[in-house]
Amino acid sequence: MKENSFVSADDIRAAFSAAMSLMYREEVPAYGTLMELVAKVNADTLAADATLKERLEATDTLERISEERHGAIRLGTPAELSVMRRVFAVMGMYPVGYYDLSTAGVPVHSTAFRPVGEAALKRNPFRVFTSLMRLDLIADEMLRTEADAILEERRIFTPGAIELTEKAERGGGLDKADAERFVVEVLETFRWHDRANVSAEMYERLHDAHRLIADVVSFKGPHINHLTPRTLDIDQVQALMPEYGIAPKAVVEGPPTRNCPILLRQTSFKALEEAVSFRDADGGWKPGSHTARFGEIEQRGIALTPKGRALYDRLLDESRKIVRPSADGSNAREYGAALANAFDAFPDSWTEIRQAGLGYFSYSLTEKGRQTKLPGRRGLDSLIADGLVQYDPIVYEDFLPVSAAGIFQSNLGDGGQQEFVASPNQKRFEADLGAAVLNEFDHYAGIEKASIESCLKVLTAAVAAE
Ligand code: OOG
Ligand code: NI
Repeated sequence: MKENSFVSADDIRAAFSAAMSLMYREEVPAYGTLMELVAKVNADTLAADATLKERLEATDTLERISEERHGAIRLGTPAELSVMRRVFAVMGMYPVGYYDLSTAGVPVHSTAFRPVGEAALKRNPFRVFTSLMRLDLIADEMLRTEADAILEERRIFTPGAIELTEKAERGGGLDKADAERFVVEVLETFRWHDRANVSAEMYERLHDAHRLIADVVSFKGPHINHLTPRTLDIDQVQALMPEYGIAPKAVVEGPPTRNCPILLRQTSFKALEEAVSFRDADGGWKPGSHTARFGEIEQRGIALTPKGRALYDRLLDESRKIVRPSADGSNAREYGAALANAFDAFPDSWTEIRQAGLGYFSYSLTEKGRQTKLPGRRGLDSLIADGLVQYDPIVYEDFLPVSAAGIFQSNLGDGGQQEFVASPNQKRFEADLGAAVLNEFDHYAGIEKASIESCLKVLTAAVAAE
């Protein structure tokens, strides 16, 4: 088969993300309501801000502004994780970053499968925050053994999904018919099953060990537990949720509202209690309920350098020492004030952020720069000062462990938080994954460096060509 008859990985991802969105809106109607609210707030924000609209038109695809940016799943075994990696690779999604959530009382560690590179992100930015449950953090050894046995039995991928993934690996891609079938087959893995894999009694035991363990072990597959569209005004969506009949989580995770947005701000509506049924000893079904699925929104800002990230982590930590957001929202106002106060120490202009080396920027030539020929290379700062080079923030495309923990917690029920001994184990995660995760900082540094190189090359190439 000729290579050019393959559908691009980016196009398969776009089709998959659209199919998932449709499925999730049907499965969780409140999510459809959230999507409507987000679209309205985004439209209002754009109508009120002509400059923002212009900038987004230049750098983004405006009509896709309210589409999903990410979703999340929780897997049960190393084997599931390694096959998942191969499936996502067919869609041009690669594991970036390692997140240890044990410190936050959630027995998982995670990565984000996402497109890498500007063109791929622009075509479709969809990523999946993927967690692997850690039974090793659960004390009850008998329960661990039983949970393992249950997970060993289940098959979360359809035979068709496996077959097409192998075909794509062998041939280097999928043609149109195969790509369409691939999307349909892979979607099955993410579907909700209202019939549990276990008895009500087993569910209770798993649930008592940790709600997350029950969510992973009790079902046939790793149902998508949320999808997350992008909003241009997260504070506004958070404020309007109740009017739309959906209950927001207590606080927005991440940095406070700022002139120059940094990293990632997120909030969600609380997971819904849904009817499920459990296996009976006599082969029948017993009604019960399970709480797992929700809807989330995100607003992204500039990617920070290790120095900027260290400052972010320190300030967040400081604010949480003053006020820890409680799950019922009773101290949300105090938390917001403590957060804003702590972040006064984080420079809030692009010039300062750049000069202090806190963020990553993409550099380009100005009109003047394009018409200038330089005899030799010069330092970036002087090129900027002379108006030859301009810079734009590089958007953060990854996740934040403290925020992720807040999202997990508020959707696992607000009661009794558990403590685990901090036990990051990236080596183990990568062995289970069957690959190393990419380092997010290398990625942003690479984009920044390439943009600088290209400016310098064009500025001096004109002379070399003469
Ligand atoms: C994942 C929670 C983390 C985010 O946006 O930080 C996450 C989960 O609940 O499975 O999606
Ligand atoms: Ni999320």
